[in-house]
Amino acid sequence: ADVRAYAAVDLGASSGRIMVGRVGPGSLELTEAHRFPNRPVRVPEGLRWDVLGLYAGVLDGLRAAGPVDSVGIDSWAVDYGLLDADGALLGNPVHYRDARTDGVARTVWETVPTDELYAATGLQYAPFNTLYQLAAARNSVQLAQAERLLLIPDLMAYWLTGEQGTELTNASTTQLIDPRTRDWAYGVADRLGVDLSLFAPLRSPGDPAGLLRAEVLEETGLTGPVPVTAVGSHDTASAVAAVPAEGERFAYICTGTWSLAGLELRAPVLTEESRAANFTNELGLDGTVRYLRNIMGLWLLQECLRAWGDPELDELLREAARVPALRSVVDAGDAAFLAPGRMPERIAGACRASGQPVPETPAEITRCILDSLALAHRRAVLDAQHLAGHPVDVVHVVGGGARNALLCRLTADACGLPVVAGPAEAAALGNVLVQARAHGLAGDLDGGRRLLRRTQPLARYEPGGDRARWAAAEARLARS
Ligand code: ADP
Ligand code: LRH
Repeated sequence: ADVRAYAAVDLGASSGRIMVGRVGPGSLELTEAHRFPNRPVRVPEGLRWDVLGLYAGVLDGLRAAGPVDSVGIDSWAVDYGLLDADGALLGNPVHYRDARTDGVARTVWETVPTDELYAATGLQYAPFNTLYQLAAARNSVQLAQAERLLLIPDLMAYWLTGEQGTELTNASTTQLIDPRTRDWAYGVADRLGVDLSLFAPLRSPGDPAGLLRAEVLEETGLTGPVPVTAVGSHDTASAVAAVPAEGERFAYICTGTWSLAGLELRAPVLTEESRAANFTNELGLDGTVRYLRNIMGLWLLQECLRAWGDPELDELLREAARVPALRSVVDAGDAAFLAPGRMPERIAGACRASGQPVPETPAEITRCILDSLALAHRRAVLDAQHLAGHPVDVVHVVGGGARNALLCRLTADACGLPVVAGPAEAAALGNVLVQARAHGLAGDLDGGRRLLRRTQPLARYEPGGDRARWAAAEARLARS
């Protein structure tokens, strides 16, 4: 049969991986060619991405992948590199957890108030939205010298092909896109003095994005021509495209460094109530809107593991499963947990400040984190249904957290809905499916999801336990 191979470059905040998807009529097989850690670097001027190291990892991965029919790239959102007039990178891209945006949003709102910003862009407030990063950089030498701004996946694509573009799903996280027109929010950019000519022309998932350069072919041992295909270059857009759901009555939670919990909709929800609940309207595949809330996610656990000298995760989760449930919870949506460092102390401190038992051992802190995440998942799934008027019967958990059985079970209990867990590599699979479609092998979004249901192992968790306990924990947190 006609089976083609697609390389998915998927750069997460905690690791980068190059996966190979082999797609034929009715078949889809994903293998890992290469994985490497993505470690932010703190230098005197702040927290930076090691973007050259990431690019080197991409080249290693393409070499390991072997012959492929196309390459697609996705990564975390909002961050960018600046290029000078010669196309050379100006400094290391700033990490979205860097402190430079502290207090900046308020200065932006003096020009465009939050309600007007929400009505025009549909984006949640997060200090790291590209719009606020640009405001923070306003008087910097680098921005003054910059001729071009490329979002991270577009920067990788530029280095691989020599061609520049701005992929739409990721552009929607800049807070400079109007989710109704799916084009730039010209009015907002104009009022805030953002020069939209910094951005390369918009392109959509499925569009051609150039060919691997001769030097890249040489370095990776590949034989050209190898096309790069635009995919949902926001990792969350690719992950949502690979939620193996049937029909429309589903919620999803993309759990990795972040938990992104919400719905796939046909149109944005731009009401005042939705703004107050800090739901975002990011753009998805095929005209869809990703209506969701950002929750701190497994970042809380990653940072604790780092502080504890990286103990074995499996064993820690087994111990956490034996700790009594819901002893203490923290607000997993709180931006107070955004910055790196001292996470076990910060979590214990939040429990103390809200008058709850203070978790002490790694197992207790891990349990507190997972209970808190499940509680935040519950709130997001309930709020999204209410705000969008879109009821659901099932919650799909995709991303690395789908491998965490305790988190999936707690999420099912907290939501009072069945959880279908998997695939864990959803972003890579969504990336592959869009390439396959662009090269003529698969059908629409539903067709791709059907293929995933047939080919990917999924686990199901039925809700159990006492639902009232979750409501009580939520009330306790709200009072504190
Ligand atoms: P990102 O794309 O943001 O880098 P991932 O989707 O790769 O994140 O998810 C990483 C997280 O998944 C880890 O921090 C970890 O908590 C969880 N995870 C990965 N593998 C396992 C596993 N075998 N068991 C439990 N959790 C896991
Ligand atoms: C997840 C993610 C998320 C964004 C954050 C910056 O990797 O792309 O959707 O909000 O990173």
